[in-house]
Amino acid sequence: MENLDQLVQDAVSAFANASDGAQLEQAKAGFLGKSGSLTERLKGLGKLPADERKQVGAEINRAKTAIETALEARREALREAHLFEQLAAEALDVTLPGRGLHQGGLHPVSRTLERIEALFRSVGFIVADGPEIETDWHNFTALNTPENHPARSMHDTFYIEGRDDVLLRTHTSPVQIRSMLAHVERHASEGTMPDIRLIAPGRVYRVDSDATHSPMFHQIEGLWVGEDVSFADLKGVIADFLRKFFESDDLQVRFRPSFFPFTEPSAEIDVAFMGGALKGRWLEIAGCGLVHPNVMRFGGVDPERYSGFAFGMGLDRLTMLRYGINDLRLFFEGDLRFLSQFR
Ligand code: 2NL
Repeated sequence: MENLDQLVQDAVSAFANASDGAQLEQAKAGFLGKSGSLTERLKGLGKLPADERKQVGAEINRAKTAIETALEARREALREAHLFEQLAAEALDVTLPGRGLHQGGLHPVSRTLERIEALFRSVGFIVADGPEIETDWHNFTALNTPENHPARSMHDTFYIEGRDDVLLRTHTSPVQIRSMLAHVERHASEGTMPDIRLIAPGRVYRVDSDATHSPMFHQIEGLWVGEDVSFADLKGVIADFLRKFFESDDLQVRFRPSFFPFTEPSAEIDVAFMGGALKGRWLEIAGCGLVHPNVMRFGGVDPERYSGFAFGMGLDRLTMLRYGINDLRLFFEGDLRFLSQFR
């Protein structure tokens, strides 16, 4: 039966023309489906005389097997083609140059901070922290700041919108107030308490922005409260710290009378280097004093029984001096050409 051979030929070329799985299944239906041409032949068998039926049936079955074999071969070919396409699309070009490994490093202000923390830890201070969003009470009232002090105005301090009692801390002193209160509370039942010796570093915020002022900057404050803590202790601790920090045994340190609402007496601390570019010039570097009795009381400590000293300095400024950096803004721009010099 030559038209059966023709049918097989037609199927083979229909399958070959199918370019994806869906087209192939559609082509298959034309031959082997419910009303496909081969299926129709099988249905027609019954109308043949009984003596021809067996032979024609066998021939149709052979044709069917041939078509099914061709179908499976084409399916396999399409699957393989699809796989190759996918492999080509997802190929990695192993000859491309790598992205390289970049060594990171600490920000210069972080390096200064770690250095200062290590120096103060070595003389028995702990490192304390606290919230950057503070209450007016912890930031100003407890620090003996008068109700009408300019620092309290919206002109100088960032307040949380719609509130006049919550703000971005303008110094890290509130950390020390919180630490004093917690320390006193911890030792309340003992009748006496061990010394409070801590530093409080961190971000602080003021409404101020130009070449030498950033609205966010870094401060570090220190506090030592105990029995008989004196201005002489303050001078010793500070001078010792500054000489270690600047790695200069002959660094000159001077205390110049000043005023802060939270200390009495108060002083500015100046340093002068004996060599280098800044040789012989007095540079203001920190503020300090003996903790004001009102501040002691706000911190829960009896000023008749205990005394203490406190100091505050700008981390950014200390970092600029130590590394010879002349523009504060470099710290906050994230420019790798600058930052990578401190790896
Ligand atoms: C400065 C001056 C200073 C303090 C900060 C302080 C903290 C408490 C009590 C008393 Cl809890 N004083 N801090 C004292 C004197 C000066 O900072 O020029 N900072 C950059």
